[in-house]
Amino acid sequence: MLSPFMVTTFLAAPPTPIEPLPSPRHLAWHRLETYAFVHFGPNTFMNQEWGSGREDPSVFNPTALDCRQWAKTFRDAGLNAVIITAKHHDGFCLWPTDFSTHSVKATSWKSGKGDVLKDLSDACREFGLKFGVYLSPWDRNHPTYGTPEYNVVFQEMLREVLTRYGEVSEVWFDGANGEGPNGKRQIYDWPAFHSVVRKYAPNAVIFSDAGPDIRWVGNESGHAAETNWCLLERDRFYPGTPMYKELTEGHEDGTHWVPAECDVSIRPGWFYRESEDPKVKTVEQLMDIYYRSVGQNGSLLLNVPPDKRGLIHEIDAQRLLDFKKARDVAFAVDLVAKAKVTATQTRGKDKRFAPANMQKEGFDTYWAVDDGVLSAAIAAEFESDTTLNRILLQEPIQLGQRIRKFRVEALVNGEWQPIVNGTTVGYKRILRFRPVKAKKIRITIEDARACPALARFAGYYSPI
Ligand code: FUL
Repeated sequence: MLSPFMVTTFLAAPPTPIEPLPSPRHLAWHRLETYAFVHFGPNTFMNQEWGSGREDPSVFNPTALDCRQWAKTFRDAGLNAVIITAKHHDGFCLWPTDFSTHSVKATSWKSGKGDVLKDLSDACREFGLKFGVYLSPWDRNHPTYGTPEYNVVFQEMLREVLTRYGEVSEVWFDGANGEGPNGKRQIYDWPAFHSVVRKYAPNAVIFSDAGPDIRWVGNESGHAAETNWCLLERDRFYPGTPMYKELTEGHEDGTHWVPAECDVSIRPGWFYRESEDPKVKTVEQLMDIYYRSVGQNGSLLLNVPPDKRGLIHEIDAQRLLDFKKARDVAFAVDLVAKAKVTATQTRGKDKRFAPANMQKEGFDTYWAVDDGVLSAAIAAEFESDTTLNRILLQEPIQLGQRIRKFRVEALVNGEWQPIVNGTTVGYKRILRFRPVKAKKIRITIEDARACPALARFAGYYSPI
């Protein structure tokens, strides 16, 4: 007879993580999934996308600016954070910086005493949203741009925004590097910029074309590729890289964990323009973007630009709520939750790695197979024939991204039918397919970088 002590010593060890691995700040960021981007500044009032930096600061004059309205709208729409253009290429600072004269201080808005970053960060805290900042290194206004002194100015500006407004969850660096007011380009001191962020906001992820933490997805339409690795050969890239097409898929053999963030605007432009009111993306377009970003192992950074009043326009606000409703309807009932879920193999026959773990949300518990096993299948058996058209899978990414290739089949009238093939899974993969009425759904993992594991297996019937 085995004593209880001996039983515990026979438990299987968890799979060895396969590098590169996400950091704790990455794991917190992955969970955000969907969040808001806010482009706001003089461009809003000039109906333009890129300011020259010569704009009279007094053009910035919102008549009813209300960051609580933005934050409430975003919270109600299921967006989990906000990233604001604290400084766009025109150099205008939405906070009263000590390092430029081109800022809210030089406007009549709140008699020059206003601070958009303060208002927004307070509102984010009130509504439970994370707060992030976009700071364009390219500055078409600053007199020092194009000289080594500007690198110091930019670090001081960063320090201000990272120390005055509480916790900052993401710092967004644009790769653009054009000419400044004196016709010169800047050689950016990226290592110095990064170390300022690490010093004052150690939990913030840093975004750029080349990470170091989060990468641009290589397009501005909100689409990751179906094959999307969180891994990147990071050292071959820099902000403004001409090789940006590679960012859409990442690299299977990547050296670092640098997952993709998919940025896209709800309108044609990044800044508000009244003429684009009829062109706000439809719920169908937004859902398609959602499936191609969050559903393809990316995050969705959805730009919703405030109007000249300083409010999220009624059309955009309603569209965001309708988009939320559509997601709620699509993922209302997990049909796999009540099914009998089995696997061809379970790691060490140990309950801690049992297939039932995939029926619970979160990625702390998961199903896994033995070391050296690179292909395995899981199946969900329904009590009676069940119609579904969405499958959701998640890997326990704390073990690294592992799955390379899989296929989905359905047991219909006693016969297995192919439904859809897939490659990567990563943090989240949602598969869309024509409704199928099946007794069983089977996922066969055909290849993986290391013994596969899954933290989540869910299925839905989405009527939209
Ligand atoms: C680009 C910028 O040039 C656009 O104005 C916008 O801010 C977009 C998100 O990034 O590189």
